[in-house]
Amino acid sequence: MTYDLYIGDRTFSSWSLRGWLMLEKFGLPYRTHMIGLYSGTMADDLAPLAPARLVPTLKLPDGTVVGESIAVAETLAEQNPDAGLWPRDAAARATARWLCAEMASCFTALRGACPMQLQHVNTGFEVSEAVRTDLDRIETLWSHATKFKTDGPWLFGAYSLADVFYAPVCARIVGYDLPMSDAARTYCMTTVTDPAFKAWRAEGQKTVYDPFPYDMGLPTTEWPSA
Ligand SMILES: N[C@@H](CCC(=O)N[C@@H](CS)C(=O)NCC(=O)O)C(=O)O
Repeated sequence: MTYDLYIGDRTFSSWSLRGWLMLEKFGLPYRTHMIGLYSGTMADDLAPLAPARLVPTLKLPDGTVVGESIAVAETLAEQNPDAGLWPRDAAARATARWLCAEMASCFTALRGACPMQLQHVNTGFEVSEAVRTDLDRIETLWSHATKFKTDGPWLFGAYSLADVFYAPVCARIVGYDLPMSDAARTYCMTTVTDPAFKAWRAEGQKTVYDPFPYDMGLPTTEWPSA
């Protein structure tokens, strides 16, 4: 039984990162397939998976194709009930679902102003009022999650789909050096220094982009290694 995961460029594709973490972090068997997100071959590459049109797309072991990250997450959780994708506690699980759904449908200012890039840290990024509002809301949601927290450094203690959905948010906070509370920054650093995240980033760094797609014209420093 193996899942087939279709992803885009690791350095930039925030949704692909989520799709991959859903499998990798919970020890589920999978193969990855690259889709030409930045090379212009995306439509052709995805044609055999129609009507899928975005990454990530997942093909289940029985051949069923699933698009949309929330649908992929729920399908994996349903097919692997003992893998712990959602928190065990019912209240924590309901809250985790809320956080994931809000992530998938909101934070458009942050997502628009700070495209995910795992290459370097932009310094001196000017935070607009709209981005600040998104960051404040993220702080509020992360802080709410701590009410249900068990032991562990993740949003609900143990790693869950909530951490999967917020991993690219953490990457944006780190990659644009965005001002956050100490607790939020610590959580972001836990995320980007996690071995799975580091492995994803390292694989992405093997591809060199010239010109770099998201050059903000800002000074940059090295991506944190630990
Ligand atoms: N709502 C989708 C979003 C997926 C998405 O936007 N993926 C981007 C890559 S990060 C993509 O495929 N973009 C290609 C395009 O928009 O044509 C999900 O939850 O999976």
